Amino acid sequence: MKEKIEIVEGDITKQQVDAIVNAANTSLLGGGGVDGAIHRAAGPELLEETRKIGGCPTGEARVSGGYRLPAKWVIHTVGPVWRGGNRNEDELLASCYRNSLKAAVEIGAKTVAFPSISTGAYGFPLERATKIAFTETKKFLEKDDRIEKVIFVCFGKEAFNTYKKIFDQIF
Ligand code: AR6
Repeated sequence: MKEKIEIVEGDITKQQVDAIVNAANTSLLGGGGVDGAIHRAAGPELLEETRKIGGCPTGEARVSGGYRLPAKWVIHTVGPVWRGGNRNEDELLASCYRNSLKAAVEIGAKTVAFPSISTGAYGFPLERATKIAFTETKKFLEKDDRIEKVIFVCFGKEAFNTYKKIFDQIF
């Protein structure tokens, strides 16, 4: 199980995987942060496709092509906005990971890269989000062996160090 997880520091748009996950918003029409980076790297065809998808509720996931990205697919998921922790944020974030992994299995993606969903503009505390990311991924990989590798892409040293620390607590 542990050997299926990789933690790297870098830019998710550069990952050579079957699918990358995007931390999008409910419109799926692009934005800042990792969403902006993914749309820039994929090219305008991505927006054309996500416009047709027509949005995505918080906690769910939708699949598009990867266009100019090395990844064949983008799995768009919408994390919760942090509102203090009593507004179902934990469960919604957990369902982002579950639904993204489920979507990966459905399209036949064997390697998947995740950003740290909700921990940028949406303000979710990093350690708490990282625990949820690992717990859900672990549960999923335990019951479904079709995904071979999950890469957590950390944007910056602080996130990388947090991921490394929490990894040892959960796996
Ligand atoms: N590769 C990997 N991680 C990145 C990259 C990158 N190129 N760029 C940023 N991150 P955020 P959210 C990290 O704000 O909190 C958008 O406008 C970043 O350091 O991108 O889910 C959407 O359209 C942070 O750790 O997503 C939504 O409106 C993590 O990605 C809103 O932001 C997530 O930060 C979603 O907010």
